[in-house]
Amino acid sequence: MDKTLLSTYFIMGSNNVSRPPLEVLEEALIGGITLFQLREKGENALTGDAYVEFAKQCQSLCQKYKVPFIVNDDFDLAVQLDADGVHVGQSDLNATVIRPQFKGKILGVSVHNLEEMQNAIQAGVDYVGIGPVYATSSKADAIPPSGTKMIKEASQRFPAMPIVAIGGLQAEHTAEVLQAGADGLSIISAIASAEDATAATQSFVNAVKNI
Ligand code: 3NM
Repeated sequence: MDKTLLSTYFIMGSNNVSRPPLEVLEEALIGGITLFQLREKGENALTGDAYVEFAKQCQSLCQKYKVPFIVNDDFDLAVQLDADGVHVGQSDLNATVIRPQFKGKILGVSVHNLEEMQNAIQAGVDYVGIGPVYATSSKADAIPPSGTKMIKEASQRFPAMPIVAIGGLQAEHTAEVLQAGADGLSIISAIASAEDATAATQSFVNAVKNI
């Protein structure tokens, strides 16, 4: 995949915001996010028809701004909506099962050690997510943060595999994370909770540009 798509990767579910979620997403798109992942998980997450309808609305907004639309975890929904990609964790449907049924689409996996990364590469994923870099309150079952250690090890061992960093990231972490070997930052709260998601996104976009 084109690694630059990972540079400012916004992730959001309807429960990550205290304003209308589509308003926040549109602000982030205007600000210049390069990829969007719908992650509808946890307390008060939408289900059933409301979930599918919300996903469709997010997808059409992304299409309007020509930003690829990725679905977290739910491969069936990704296929149903003809999404641009799917992102799975270690306890979700395995990438080796998804890959042959999802050719030409973006497939990302969260990894936490080099063995998981090796397996993801063998499965033919397009990128890996590594985190949490810093403490996060957006994922209840996140493992303890490990700074940029794993990103450094992973990028040295597997230099060709695109890496996106995740977990507690603010715009001021951009240089540190990219210099460690990541190709981009994925962000929930620093954009989703911002009063002005366009300005928050621009601070990430500008930080990446200035490296
Ligand atoms: N995955 P925020 S951390 C969705 O470590 C997710 O794999 C993580 O949200 C991992 O930017 C995380 O608000 C939450 O910290 C990131």
